[in-house]
Amino acid sequence: MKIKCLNLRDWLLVVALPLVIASCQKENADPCDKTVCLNGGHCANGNCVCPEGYGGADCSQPITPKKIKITKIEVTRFPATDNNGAGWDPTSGPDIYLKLSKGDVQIWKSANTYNYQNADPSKIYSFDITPAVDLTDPQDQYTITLYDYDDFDADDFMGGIIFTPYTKSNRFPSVLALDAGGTVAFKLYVSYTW
Ligand SMILES: [Ca+2]
Ligand SMILES: [Ca+2]
Repeated sequence: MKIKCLNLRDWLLVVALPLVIASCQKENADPCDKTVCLNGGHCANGNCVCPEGYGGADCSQPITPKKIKITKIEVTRFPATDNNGAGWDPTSGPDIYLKLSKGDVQIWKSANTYNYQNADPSKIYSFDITPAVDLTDPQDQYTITLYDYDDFDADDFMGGIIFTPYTKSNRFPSVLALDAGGTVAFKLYVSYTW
């Protein structure tokens, strides 16, 4: 009977080869296996590639936009009468227009006179903004106000809302619904630039 000793070459084949294979498999493992990317981000080579507006290793951090562009405003609610219960005009409905301001500074006005004559409080009125208006300090307060244009005396203030276009928690909606439960409410159609 002949007994063959295991020489070094054989030993390498039997013992070391599986180790080499195992370590190769480890190197080929997907580096994204344990990477979680939030808010629609995706993983590439182990790192998150985040969508616009989000950052951080896992895309969990919202990025404050540089500006918010408004392309359209809808007036979704306004009062049928003034605070005294009187109609906005002696014998007809209000002739409405909008103003957007920041502090005391007006940044946009929808018309020199009015956009809609004798507006009906049961309807929604849409104001296209061309060119679009940029809110360049999205974390500051802005004011939107609705007026009734009058030919022969000062225009009637019909209502307004003070709002902050962006907060860290509001997640970049494309429509900002401004409704404080008061007599006026608006919807702002917006896009974001970071
Ligand atoms: Ca009036
Ligand atoms: Ca009128």
